[in-house]
Amino acid sequence: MSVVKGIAPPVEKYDGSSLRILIVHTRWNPSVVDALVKGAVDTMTTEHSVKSENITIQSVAGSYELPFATQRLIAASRLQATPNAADLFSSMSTGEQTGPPPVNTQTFDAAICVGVLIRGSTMHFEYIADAVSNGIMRVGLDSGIPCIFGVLTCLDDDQALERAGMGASEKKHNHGIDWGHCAVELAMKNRDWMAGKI
Ligand code: RBF
Repeated sequence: MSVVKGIAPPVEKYDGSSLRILIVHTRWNPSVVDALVKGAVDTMTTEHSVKSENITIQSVAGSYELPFATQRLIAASRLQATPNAADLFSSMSTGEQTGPPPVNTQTFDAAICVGVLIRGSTMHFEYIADAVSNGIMRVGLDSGIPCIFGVLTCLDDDQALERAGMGASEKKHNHGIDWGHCAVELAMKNRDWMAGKI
């Protein structure tokens, strides 16, 4: 039987060496979340030359916190990237060429929000999944920074393990790998789009 589901392998390897990437992950369901984060990090560093020192990893309690934290961290990276007035005056008075900022003080080029929601016996799953998926999309559209939806919404533990590459079946696959590819692709394309290149 042919397989119709899933993402095609990326056709392009990008030079992501100048990218700054944010990963925000939850502390709920840590073994699965850790595997997903590792999948994303390994993919970006080994397949697309993203430097590990340019990947900022932050944690929050649960998935519900992901949109807020991502929005504030993007704002913080914009502050980091803005030279303050004192720096501007000192470089003017000395005539120094300051050059481009180091990459780890530039605005994030993409964010990956990683969490694992597992359905329980109450309605929390539906409310949180809905709020988080909408929230992450909103942060991306409002900020202009690609925000990758790295939240598994699973009916049970086995589904989560399978989707983090830790399950028992042959079909297990670590979706963090896809999110790593996705973040680099969209970060690189967004750079072109912001420069008016299509
Ligand atoms: N957060 C997750 O990331 N994954 C979960 O599976 C999860 N289950 C929860 C179940 C209940 C009953 C509650 C109240 C919270 C759960 N959370 C979960 C935490 C939630 O995302 C958030 O951190 C808290 O509600 C605090 O805002």
